Amino acid sequence: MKLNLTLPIIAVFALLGSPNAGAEPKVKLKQIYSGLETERPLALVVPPDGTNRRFLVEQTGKIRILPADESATGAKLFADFADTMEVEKNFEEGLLGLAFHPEFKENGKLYVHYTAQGPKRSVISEFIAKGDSLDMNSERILMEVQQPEWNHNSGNLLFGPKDGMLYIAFGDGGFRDGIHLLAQRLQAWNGKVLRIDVNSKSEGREYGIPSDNPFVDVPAACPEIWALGLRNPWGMSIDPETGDFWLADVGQDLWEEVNLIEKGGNYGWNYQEGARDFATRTELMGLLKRKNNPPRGVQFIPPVHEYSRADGLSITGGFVYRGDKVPSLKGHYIFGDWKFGNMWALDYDSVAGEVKGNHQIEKPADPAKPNVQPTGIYPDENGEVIVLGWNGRIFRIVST
Ligand SMILES: [Ca+2]
Repeated sequence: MKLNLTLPIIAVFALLGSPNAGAEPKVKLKQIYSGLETERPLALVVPPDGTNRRFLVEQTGKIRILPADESATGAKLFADFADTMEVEKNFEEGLLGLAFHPEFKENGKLYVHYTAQGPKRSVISEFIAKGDSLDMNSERILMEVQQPEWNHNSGNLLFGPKDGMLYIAFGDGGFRDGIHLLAQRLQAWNGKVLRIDVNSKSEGREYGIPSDNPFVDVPAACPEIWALGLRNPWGMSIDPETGDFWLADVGQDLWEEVNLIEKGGNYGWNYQEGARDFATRTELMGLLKRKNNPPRGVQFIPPVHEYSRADGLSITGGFVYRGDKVPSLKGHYIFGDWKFGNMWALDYDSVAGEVKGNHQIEKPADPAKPNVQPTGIYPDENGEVIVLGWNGRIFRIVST
Protein backbone atom coordinates (compact mmCIF):
# COMPACT_ATOMS: atom_id res chain seq x y z
CA MET A 1 0.00 0.00 0.00
CA LYS A 2 0.93 3.62 -0.42
CA LEU A 3 2.81 5.40 2.31
CA ASN A 4 0.70 7.52 4.57
CA LEU A 5 1.55 11.22 4.80
CA THR A 6 1.41 11.01 8.59
CA LEU A 7 4.20 8.44 8.63
CA PRO A 8 6.50 10.21 11.12
CA ILE A 9 3.69 10.30 13.70
CA ILE A 10 2.87 6.66 13.04
CA ALA A 11 6.52 5.68 13.46
CA VAL A 12 6.71 7.25 16.90
CA PHE A 13 3.64 5.40 18.11
CA ALA A 14 4.73 2.13 16.57
CA LEU A 15 7.89 2.24 18.67
CA LEU A 16 5.78 2.68 21.78
CA GLY A 17 3.03 0.26 20.88
CA SER A 18 2.29 -3.41 20.23
CA PRO A 19 4.21 -5.10 23.06
CA ASN A 20 2.18 -8.24 22.46
CA ALA A 21 2.65 -8.48 18.71
CA GLY A 22 2.27 -12.08 17.65
CA ALA A 23 0.88 -13.31 20.97
CA GLU A 24 -2.49 -15.05 20.92
CA PRO A 25 -5.10 -12.87 22.67
CA LYS A 26 -6.79 -14.70 25.54
CA VAL A 27 -10.23 -13.18 25.63
CA LYS A 28 -13.91 -14.03 25.83
CA LEU A 29 -17.29 -12.40 25.41
CA LYS A 30 -19.08 -11.36 28.58
CA GLN A 31 -22.69 -10.29 28.40
CA ILE A 32 -23.58 -6.94 29.98
CA TYR A 33 -26.87 -5.09 30.37
CA SER A 34 -28.65 -8.45 30.46
CA GLY A 35 -31.50 -6.78 32.38
CA LEU A 36 -32.12 -4.29 29.56
CA GLU A 37 -34.26 -4.91 26.53
CA THR A 38 -32.76 -3.33 23.45
CA GLU A 39 -34.02 -3.62 19.89
CA ARG A 40 -31.61 -3.97 16.96
CA PRO A 41 -28.74 -1.96 18.50
CA LEU A 42 -26.17 -0.94 15.90
CA ALA A 43 -24.01 1.83 17.33
CA LEU A 44 -22.73 2.88 20.74
CA VAL A 45 -21.22 6.35 20.86
CA VAL A 46 -19.69 8.23 23.80
CA PRO A 47 -19.85 12.01 23.28
CA PRO A 48 -16.66 14.08 23.71
CA ASP A 49 -18.08 16.02 26.67
CA GLY A 50 -16.58 14.26 29.66
CA THR A 51 -19.93 12.90 30.86
CA ASN A 52 -19.03 9.30 29.90
CA ARG A 53 -22.61 8.74 28.75
CA ARG A 54 -23.07 5.79 26.38
CA PHE A 55 -25.59 6.52 23.63
CA LEU A 56 -27.08 3.39 22.10
CA VAL A 57 -28.57 3.67 18.61
CA GLU A 58 -31.37 1.24 17.80
CA GLN A 59 -32.13 0.69 14.11
CA THR A 60 -35.83 0.79 14.95
CA GLY A 61 -35.50 4.48 15.83
CA LYS A 62 -34.59 5.03 19.46
CA ILE A 63 -31.44 6.45 20.98
CA ARG A 64 -31.08 5.49 24.63
CA ILE A 65 -28.52 6.53 27.23
CA LEU A 66 -27.20 3.36 28.83
CA PRO A 67 -26.72 3.60 32.59
CA ALA A 68 -23.22 3.31 34.03
CA ASP A 69 -24.53 0.40 36.11
CA GLU A 70 -24.39 -2.52 33.67
CA SER A 71 -26.82 -4.57 35.75
CA ALA A 72 -29.53 -1.88 35.53
CA THR A 73 -32.91 -2.75 34.11
CA GLY A 74 -33.79 0.60 32.54
CA ALA A 75 -32.19 3.09 30.12
CA LYS A 76 -33.15 6.72 29.60
CA LEU A 77 -34.81 7.49 26.27
CA PHE A 78 -32.82 10.29 24.59
CA ALA A 79 -34.58 10.46 21.22
CA ASP A 80 -37.13 8.59 19.16
CA PHE A 81 -37.02 8.82 15.36
CA ALA A 82 -40.05 6.56 14.83
CA ASP A 83 -42.11 9.49 13.48
CA THR A 84 -39.20 11.07 11.59
CA MET A 85 -37.74 8.16 9.65
CA GLU A 86 -39.64 6.05 7.11
CA VAL A 87 -38.96 2.39 6.49
CA GLU A 88 -40.04 0.08 3.69
CA LYS A 89 -37.95 -2.91 4.79
CA ASN A 90 -36.52 -2.81 8.27
CA PHE A 91 -33.63 -5.17 7.49
CA GLU A 92 -31.31 -2.38 6.30
CA GLU A 93 -33.40 0.78 6.62
CA GLY A 94 -34.11 2.84 9.74
CA LEU A 95 -31.90 4.85 12.07
CA LEU A 96 -28.42 4.00 10.88
CA GLY A 97 -25.77 6.29 12.35
CA LEU A 98 -24.86 8.83 15.03
CA ALA A 99 -21.88 11.14 15.55
CA PHE A 100 -21.33 13.92 18.07
CA HIS A 101 -19.84 17.25 17.05
CA PRO A 102 -16.25 17.61 18.35
CA GLU A 103 -17.50 20.64 20.34
CA PHE A 104 -20.67 18.89 21.50
CA LYS A 105 -20.03 20.03 25.05
CA GLU A 106 -20.35 23.67 23.96
CA ASN A 107 -22.89 23.47 21.10
CA GLY A 108 -24.95 20.30 21.79
CA LYS A 109 -24.83 19.38 18.09
CA LEU A 110 -25.03 15.84 16.82
CA TYR A 111 -25.58 14.18 13.47
CA VAL A 112 -27.75 11.24 12.49
CA HIS A 113 -28.43 9.15 9.42
CA TYR A 114 -31.97 7.88 8.89
CA THR A 115 -33.91 6.59 5.91
CA ALA A 116 -36.99 8.17 4.31
CA GLN A 117 -39.29 7.21 1.42
CA GLY A 118 -40.89 8.86 -1.62
CA PRO A 119 -38.29 9.07 -3.01
CA LYS A 120 -36.36 6.43 -1.10
CA ARG A 121 -33.39 8.23 0.41
CA SER A 122 -30.87 8.58 3.20
CA VAL A 123 -31.06 11.76 5.26
CA ILE A 124 -28.08 13.20 7.12
CA SER A 125 -29.29 15.75 9.67
CA GLU A 126 -28.00 17.90 12.49
CA PHE A 127 -29.94 18.07 15.77
CA ILE A 128 -29.29 19.82 19.06
CA ALA A 129 -29.35 18.05 22.42
CA LYS A 130 -30.74 19.64 25.57
CA GLY A 131 -29.35 17.72 28.52
CA ASP A 132 -30.53 14.12 28.36
CA SER A 133 -32.98 14.63 25.51
CA LEU A 134 -32.89 15.64 21.87
CA ASP A 135 -34.77 18.66 20.55
CA MET A 136 -36.58 17.05 17.60
CA ASN A 137 -37.54 20.54 16.30
CA SER A 138 -33.89 21.52 15.91
CA GLU A 139 -33.38 19.44 12.75
CA ARG A 140 -31.20 20.91 10.02
CA ILE A 141 -31.05 18.58 7.00
CA LEU A 142 -27.52 18.60 5.59
CA MET A 143 -27.83 16.09 2.82
CA GLU A 144 -30.35 13.74 1.21
CA VAL A 145 -29.02 10.89 -0.89
CA GLN A 146 -31.24 8.98 -3.27
CA GLN A 147 -31.28 5.24 -2.59
CA PRO A 148 -32.52 3.13 -5.52
CA GLU A 149 -33.13 0.08 -3.28
CA TRP A 150 -33.88 -0.70 0.37
CA ASN A 151 -30.50 -2.36 0.93
CA HIS A 152 -26.88 -1.14 1.02
CA ASN A 153 -27.67 2.22 2.59
CA SER A 154 -24.69 1.90 4.90
CA GLY A 155 -24.88 4.71 7.44
CA ASN A 156 -21.73 5.03 9.53
CA LEU A 157 -20.83 8.57 10.59
CA LEU A 158 -17.75 9.85 12.38
CA PHE A 159 -15.73 12.99 12.94
CA GLY A 160 -12.05 12.79 12.09
CA PRO A 161 -10.13 12.95 15.38
CA LYS A 162 -7.57 15.38 13.90
CA ASP A 163 -9.35 17.29 11.10
CA GLY A 164 -12.81 17.64 12.73
CA MET A 165 -14.53 16.83 9.42
CA LEU A 166 -17.63 14.62 9.22
CA TYR A 167 -17.09 11.36 7.34
CA ILE A 168 -20.16 9.56 5.97
CA ALA A 169 -20.23 6.08 4.41
CA PHE A 170 -22.82 5.16 1.77
CA GLY A 171 -23.45 1.82 0.05
CA ASP A 172 -23.65 1.25 -3.70
CA GLY A 173 -27.38 1.81 -4.26
CA GLY A 174 -28.27 -1.79 -3.53
CA PHE A 175 -30.05 -4.80 -5.02
CA ARG A 176 -27.05 -6.92 -6.08
CA ASP A 177 -24.05 -7.11 -8.43
CA GLY A 178 -23.53 -3.35 -8.08
CA ILE A 179 -26.20 -3.23 -10.81
CA HIS A 180 -26.79 0.51 -10.45
CA LEU A 181 -23.13 1.12 -11.33
CA LEU A 182 -22.86 4.01 -8.87
CA ALA A 183 -19.84 3.07 -6.73
CA GLN A 184 -17.34 4.02 -9.47
CA ARG A 185 -19.21 7.14 -10.61
CA LEU A 186 -17.76 10.38 -9.32
CA GLN A 187 -21.16 11.99 -10.03
CA ALA A 188 -22.94 9.97 -7.31
CA TRP A 189 -22.66 9.84 -3.54
CA ASN A 190 -23.47 6.12 -3.39
CA GLY A 191 -20.66 3.62 -2.85
CA LYS A 192 -18.46 6.30 -1.31
CA VAL A 193 -16.95 7.74 1.81
CA LEU A 194 -17.84 11.45 1.88
CA ARG A 195 -16.10 14.19 3.87
CA ILE A 196 -17.85 17.45 4.72
CA ASP A 197 -17.39 20.45 7.02
CA VAL A 198 -20.47 20.95 9.22
CA ASN A 199 -19.19 24.32 10.48
CA SER A 200 -19.42 26.20 7.19
CA LYS A 201 -21.64 26.39 4.11
CA SER A 202 -20.42 26.23 0.53
CA GLU A 203 -22.62 27.80 -2.14
CA GLY A 204 -25.93 25.94 -2.49
CA ARG A 205 -25.13 23.55 0.35
CA GLU A 206 -25.92 23.23 4.05
CA TYR A 207 -22.28 22.28 4.71
CA GLY A 208 -18.84 23.22 3.53
CA ILE A 209 -16.63 21.41 1.04
CA PRO A 210 -13.14 21.02 2.55
CA SER A 211 -10.72 22.53 0.04
CA ASP A 212 -8.35 19.57 0.40
CA ASN A 213 -10.94 16.96 -0.65
CA PRO A 214 -9.45 14.89 -3.50
CA PHE A 215 -11.98 15.56 -6.29
CA VAL A 216 -12.73 19.27 -5.79
CA ASP A 217 -11.00 20.16 -9.07
CA VAL A 218 -12.44 17.32 -11.16
CA PRO A 219 -15.21 18.66 -13.41
CA ALA A 220 -18.67 17.22 -12.62
CA ALA A 221 -17.36 15.12 -9.72
CA CYS A 222 -19.15 15.38 -6.36
CA PRO A 223 -16.65 17.40 -4.30
CA GLU A 224 -17.79 15.63 -1.10
CA ILE A 225 -16.13 12.35 -2.17
CA TRP A 226 -13.18 11.17 -0.08
CA ALA A 227 -12.96 7.56 -1.33
CA LEU A 228 -14.92 5.40 -3.79
CA GLY A 229 -15.56 1.88 -5.09
CA LEU A 230 -17.37 0.57 -1.99
CA ARG A 231 -20.25 -1.89 -1.89
CA ASN A 232 -21.85 -1.78 1.55
CA PRO A 233 -19.46 -0.36 4.12
CA TRP A 234 -20.32 -1.38 7.68
CA GLY A 235 -18.03 -0.36 10.52
CA MET A 236 -15.89 2.78 10.18
CA SER A 237 -13.26 4.10 12.57
CA ILE A 238 -10.15 6.25 12.58
CA ASP A 239 -7.41 5.20 14.99
CA PRO A 240 -6.39 8.42 16.76
CA GLU A 241 -2.91 7.03 17.47
CA THR A 242 -1.89 6.21 13.89
CA GLY A 243 -4.47 8.09 11.83
CA ASP A 244 -5.31 4.80 10.07
CA PHE A 245 -8.84 4.93 8.65
CA TRP A 246 -10.46 1.50 8.96
CA LEU A 247 -13.54 0.54 6.97
CA ALA A 248 -15.10 -2.88 6.55
CA ASP A 249 -16.93 -3.50 3.26
CA VAL A 250 -19.55 -6.25 3.03
CA GLY A 251 -19.00 -8.55 0.04
CA GLN A 252 -21.55 -10.21 -2.21
CA ASP A 253 -20.66 -13.77 -3.22
CA LEU A 254 -17.19 -14.62 -1.98
CA TRP A 255 -15.10 -12.12 -0.03
CA GLU A 256 -15.54 -9.85 3.00
CA GLU A 257 -13.13 -6.92 3.18
CA VAL A 258 -11.19 -4.90 5.75
CA ASN A 259 -9.95 -1.72 4.07
CA LEU A 260 -7.62 1.11 5.00
CA ILE A 261 -9.13 4.22 3.48
CA GLU A 262 -6.85 6.71 1.76
CA LYS A 263 -7.72 10.12 0.39
CA GLY A 264 -9.01 9.62 -3.16
CA GLY A 265 -8.64 5.84 -2.91
CA ASN A 266 -10.66 3.53 -5.18
CA TYR A 267 -11.60 0.26 -3.45
CA GLY A 268 -12.62 -1.63 -6.59
CA TRP A 269 -16.33 -2.47 -6.41
CA ASN A 270 -17.90 -3.58 -8.72
CA TYR A 271 -14.88 -4.41 -10.84
CA GLN A 272 -13.48 -6.30 -7.90
CA GLU A 273 -14.75 -8.19 -4.87
CA GLY A 274 -11.97 -8.55 -2.34
CA ALA A 275 -8.63 -8.53 -4.14
CA ARG A 276 -10.01 -10.33 -7.23
CA ASP A 277 -12.02 -9.53 -10.32
CA PHE A 278 -15.75 -9.68 -9.61
CA ALA A 279 -16.73 -12.62 -11.83
CA THR A 280 -20.35 -11.55 -12.35
CA ARG A 281 -19.31 -8.23 -13.87
CA THR A 282 -16.78 -9.96 -16.10
CA GLU A 283 -19.49 -12.42 -17.23
CA LEU A 284 -22.05 -9.70 -17.85
CA MET A 285 -19.66 -7.60 -19.90
CA GLY A 286 -18.75 -10.75 -21.85
CA LEU A 287 -22.42 -11.37 -22.68
CA LEU A 288 -22.78 -7.76 -23.77
CA LYS A 289 -19.57 -8.11 -25.79
CA ARG A 290 -18.25 -5.06 -24.00
CA LYS A 291 -14.77 -4.50 -22.67
CA ASN A 292 -14.49 -4.79 -18.90
CA ASN A 293 -11.42 -2.68 -18.42
CA PRO A 294 -11.44 -0.28 -15.49
CA PRO A 295 -11.13 3.38 -16.42
CA ARG A 296 -7.67 4.31 -17.65
CA GLY A 297 -5.18 5.17 -14.93
CA VAL A 298 -7.29 3.77 -12.10
CA GLN A 299 -5.57 1.57 -9.56
CA PHE A 300 -7.78 -0.34 -7.17
CA ILE A 301 -6.65 -0.57 -3.57
CA PRO A 302 -7.03 -4.15 -2.33
CA PRO A 303 -8.30 -4.90 1.17
CA VAL A 304 -5.67 -5.11 3.88
CA HIS A 305 -7.44 -8.29 4.96
CA GLU A 306 -10.24 -10.44 3.54
CA TYR A 307 -12.07 -13.62 4.49
CA SER A 308 -14.14 -16.07 2.51
CA ARG A 309 -17.51 -17.77 2.84
CA ALA A 310 -15.80 -20.41 4.97
CA ASP A 311 -15.67 -17.87 7.80
CA GLY A 312 -18.75 -15.75 7.31
CA LEU A 313 -20.88 -13.75 4.94
CA SER A 314 -21.33 -10.21 6.24
CA ILE A 315 -18.50 -8.31 7.90
CA THR A 316 -18.95 -5.85 10.76
CA GLY A 317 -15.93 -3.61 11.23
CA GLY A 318 -14.78 -2.31 14.60
CA PHE A 319 -11.80 -0.29 15.77
CA VAL A 320 -8.20 -0.56 16.93
CA TYR A 321 -8.13 -1.44 20.63
CA ARG A 322 -6.26 1.13 22.74
CA GLY A 323 -7.74 0.28 26.15
CA ASP A 324 -5.90 -0.99 29.25
CA LYS A 325 -7.89 -3.91 30.60
CA VAL A 326 -7.12 -6.42 27.85
CA PRO A 327 -3.35 -6.08 27.21
CA SER A 328 -3.27 -8.95 24.71
CA LEU A 329 -5.55 -6.98 22.36
CA LYS A 330 -3.48 -3.77 22.38
CA GLY A 331 -3.11 -2.26 18.94
CA HIS A 332 -5.29 -4.93 17.31
CA TYR A 333 -8.17 -4.15 14.97
CA ILE A 334 -11.33 -5.90 16.24
CA PHE A 335 -13.94 -7.10 13.74
CA GLY A 336 -16.47 -9.87 13.28
CA ASP A 337 -18.98 -11.57 11.03
CA TRP A 338 -22.66 -10.80 11.49
CA LYS A 339 -23.92 -14.12 10.15
CA PHE A 340 -21.52 -16.71 11.57
CA GLY A 341 -20.63 -14.89 14.79
CA ASN A 342 -16.88 -15.32 14.35
CA MET A 343 -14.74 -12.48 15.66
CA TRP A 344 -11.10 -11.64 15.08
CA ALA A 345 -8.27 -9.35 16.21
CA LEU A 346 -6.10 -8.25 13.29
CA ASP A 347 -2.49 -7.49 14.17
CA TYR A 348 -1.46 -4.79 11.69
CA ASP A 349 1.90 -3.05 11.57
CA SER A 350 1.00 0.48 10.58
CA VAL A 351 4.56 1.50 9.74
CA ALA A 352 5.43 -1.46 7.56
CA GLY A 353 1.90 -1.56 6.14
CA GLU A 354 1.75 -5.29 6.87
CA VAL A 355 -0.61 -7.68 8.57
CA LYS A 356 1.41 -9.66 11.10
CA GLY A 357 -1.37 -11.94 12.24
CA ASN A 358 -5.09 -12.46 12.54
CA HIS A 359 -6.33 -14.08 15.73
CA GLN A 360 -9.76 -15.57 16.09
CA ILE A 361 -11.17 -14.35 19.40
CA GLU A 362 -14.72 -15.69 19.19
CA LYS A 363 -15.81 -18.92 17.52
CA PRO A 364 -19.26 -20.32 18.22
CA ALA A 365 -19.39 -24.07 18.79
CA ASP A 366 -22.28 -24.24 16.32
CA PRO A 367 -22.10 -21.64 13.50
CA ALA A 368 -25.87 -21.93 13.13
CA LYS A 369 -26.22 -20.67 16.70
CA PRO A 370 -23.71 -17.84 17.18
CA ASN A 371 -23.28 -16.36 20.65
CA VAL A 372 -23.42 -12.91 19.07
CA GLN A 373 -24.28 -11.62 15.61
CA PRO A 374 -22.26 -8.41 15.76
CA THR A 375 -23.94 -5.32 14.31
CA GLY A 376 -21.52 -2.87 15.87
CA ILE A 377 -18.17 -2.97 17.69
CA TYR A 378 -17.43 0.23 19.61
CA PRO A 379 -15.15 1.54 22.36
CA ASP A 380 -16.69 2.59 25.66
CA GLU A 381 -15.49 5.73 27.47
CA ASN A 382 -12.27 3.92 28.47
CA GLY A 383 -11.61 2.41 25.07
CA GLU A 384 -12.83 -1.04 26.16
CA VAL A 385 -14.60 -3.15 23.53
CA ILE A 386 -18.39 -3.33 23.47
CA VAL A 387 -20.05 -5.66 20.95
CA LEU A 388 -23.67 -5.05 19.96
CA GLY A 389 -25.70 -8.07 18.91
CA TRP A 390 -28.46 -8.24 16.30
CA ASN A 391 -30.86 -9.88 18.76
CA GLY A 392 -30.38 -7.05 21.28
CA ARG A 393 -27.76 -8.61 23.51
CA ILE A 394 -24.69 -6.54 24.42
CA PHE A 395 -21.24 -7.87 25.33
CA ARG A 396 -17.81 -6.80 26.45
CA ILE A 397 -14.62 -8.44 25.33
CA VAL A 398 -12.67 -9.30 28.49
CA SER A 399 -9.50 -11.20 29.34
CA THR A 400 -9.94 -14.86 30.26
CA1 LIG B 1 -13.00 -3.63 -2.40
